Amino acid sequence: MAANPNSKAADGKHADLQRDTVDVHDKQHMTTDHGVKISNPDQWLRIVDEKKTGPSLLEDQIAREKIMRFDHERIPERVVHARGTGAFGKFKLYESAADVTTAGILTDTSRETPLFLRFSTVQGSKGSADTVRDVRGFAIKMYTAEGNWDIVGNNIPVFFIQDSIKFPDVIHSVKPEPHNEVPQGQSAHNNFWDFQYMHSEVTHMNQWIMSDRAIPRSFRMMQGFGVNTYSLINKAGKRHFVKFHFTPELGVHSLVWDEALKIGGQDPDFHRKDLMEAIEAGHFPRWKFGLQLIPEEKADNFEFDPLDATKVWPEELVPIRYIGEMELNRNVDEFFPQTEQVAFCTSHIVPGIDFSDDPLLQGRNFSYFDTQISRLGPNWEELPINRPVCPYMSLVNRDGQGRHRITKGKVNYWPNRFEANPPATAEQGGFVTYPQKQQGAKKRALSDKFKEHFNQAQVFYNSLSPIEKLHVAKAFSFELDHCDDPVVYKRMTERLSAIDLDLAKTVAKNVGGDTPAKSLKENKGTKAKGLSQLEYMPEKPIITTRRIAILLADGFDFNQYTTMKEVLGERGAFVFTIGAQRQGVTAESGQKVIPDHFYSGARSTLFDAVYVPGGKHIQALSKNGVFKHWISEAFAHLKAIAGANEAVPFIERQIGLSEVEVAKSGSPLKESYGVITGYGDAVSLLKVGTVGPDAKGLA
Ligand code: HDD
Repeated sequence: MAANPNSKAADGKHADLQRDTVDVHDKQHMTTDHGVKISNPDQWLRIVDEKKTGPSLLEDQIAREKIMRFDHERIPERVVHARGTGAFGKFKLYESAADVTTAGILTDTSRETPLFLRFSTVQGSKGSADTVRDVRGFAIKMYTAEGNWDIVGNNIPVFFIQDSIKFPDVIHSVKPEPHNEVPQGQSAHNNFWDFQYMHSEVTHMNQWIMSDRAIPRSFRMMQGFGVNTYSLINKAGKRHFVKFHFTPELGVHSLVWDEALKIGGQDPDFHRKDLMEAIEAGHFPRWKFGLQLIPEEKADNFEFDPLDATKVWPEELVPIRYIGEMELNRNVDEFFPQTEQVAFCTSHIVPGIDFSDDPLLQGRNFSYFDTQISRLGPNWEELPINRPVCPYMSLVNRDGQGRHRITKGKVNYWPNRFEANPPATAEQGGFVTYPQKQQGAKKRALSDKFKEHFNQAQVFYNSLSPIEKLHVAKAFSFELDHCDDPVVYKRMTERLSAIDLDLAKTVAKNVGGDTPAKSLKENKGTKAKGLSQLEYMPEKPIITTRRIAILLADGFDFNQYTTMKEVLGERGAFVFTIGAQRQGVTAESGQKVIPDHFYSGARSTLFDAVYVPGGKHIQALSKNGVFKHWISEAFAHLKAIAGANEAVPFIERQIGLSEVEVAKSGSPLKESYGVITGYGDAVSLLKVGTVGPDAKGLA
């Protein structure tokens, strides 16, 4: 195959996909799949006259093709991470890592590498809700000039288990229970917590999934982690162990649990729409890309084993070196052939990158290739979304279901008398495995450092802010309250005393466990960097892409409405007008506005902030239970709320404030708990600068 001239350009994959892309708007006639134009796709061929409709005829090849194609539209969903959404983007390196690797993508600062990223949840089926409490998948296919490099990561840097042979068990335990297929999209059930108790190695990970990390506000506001330990190999053949990090420009933000539960019903597609809308509006999400590196000879210097996926590498010991940036900038054209057919493999690496003996990674390297065969068939790597942008050819890999590449030539084996399709030497770019020395007995076991399971779980919990800790306690309480087997919730509350006694006591009280008298493991209060998500707030608060609702009924102040709308829009917020009715609401001064939604069609949970302009419309708003609930619910979720003039007493009443402190002496604006009310114009409200998402995630 000829080299794709775009293989080093950010649009290289886009160009590659064009040869398989057609457009329904191209004014082409409808045809059968064998190319014959169809005259009537709406009626089956049958015996019929004016008075009687007779039997349909099997002869109708057009109807049969249509029905048969439909009957086979579905393929098996992914056995985990079935629910997901994806987008295209690019990777750009700004500092070469040639000191540690020869990989082109990590050394050549002149190129832009196209990529496809699929976000997902783990537990739920393809049709489950986006905002469930779960790990989020963060899988990236980098179409590099030397072949595809897949980083199949998560938004949480550690994993439940250490040995991949336990993967079917942990997944069976979290998936719907076998006897009744319940629950969907939740880990709040007996089997999951039974498994968690039985395996103390999960203790660190279950702190993370009970934290706010597991209910992100947006895919765009999560970190990404490669999780497993890989290797980088440099020109001199030296090896560094490596972990990959992606840190979002927008900061790390979460929903509060009550919001997540409600959005699950109000808009199950909340996260996928959020991603698509931001890209569509040109607000491309970006992540900094970084490496944590441990030279091979220093791998034994830590109290944990760097190959243990249930451990982080503390940043105090192994700082992150940021060397690049990833951006998502194009939505898919069609979900199935792109987001559904994309298939990742941890074993897809490129020269300069290698595996490690991480026992979780080793099993993953088998599982991903294998699972794609049952989902997509043996030729899944040929599918347009999966094929590389660089030249690729194997004279040996042939045939099988769904093969469509035509490989010319007389031989399909190597070596052959023509020396056709020869392998490449290392100098020619051939992949050479790192010549690692091995020793040890053949046993079903892990080395000693893998046996410590609680230290980092404690450090994680200790490092959270008080409000994040409260959320962890609430999350454990919710989950264990859903377990009706006392064996399960009693054991788990006891286990929590190995993390923090107060946490264990709170949860035991809520869910009916036995209040533990003492800690199972002393907690010395050790903290570490980079664990609390509050450390990842953007340097300067921004409202870009935040969803802000303006509530209106007939009689609103037109000026206060339009000024605020314009200013918020200029700052990149997505502003939505929520009216008493979508037929239109009329301002005091007579202008008519067509709202984006009526008040019952979209709820406060779907927005980051609310503004109510002044005007006579307050009379209608304050008599309407749903509007009133809008304000009190937004307040309960700690959202920024702003009101002007007549809206002030309305808001104050809804949030239960009898007295509001004056934020700045002499200012007509009042601020209390993030709620700003005032009697000036809308722009002066904005000058206070707190109309923004800063309070999110703190309830
Ligand atoms: Fe996995 C899918 C992430 C451990 C076996 N996994 C899958 C996806 C992500 C991860 C993001 C979805 C990919 C997509 O969007 O198509 N998995 C992880 C991470 C792990 C992990 C970060 C721990 C470090 N996985 C893991 C183990 C095994 C698997 C230990 C098996 C031994 N994972 C699979 C799978 C899936 C999968 C069965 C299902 C669909 C797929 O691969 O393509 O092979």
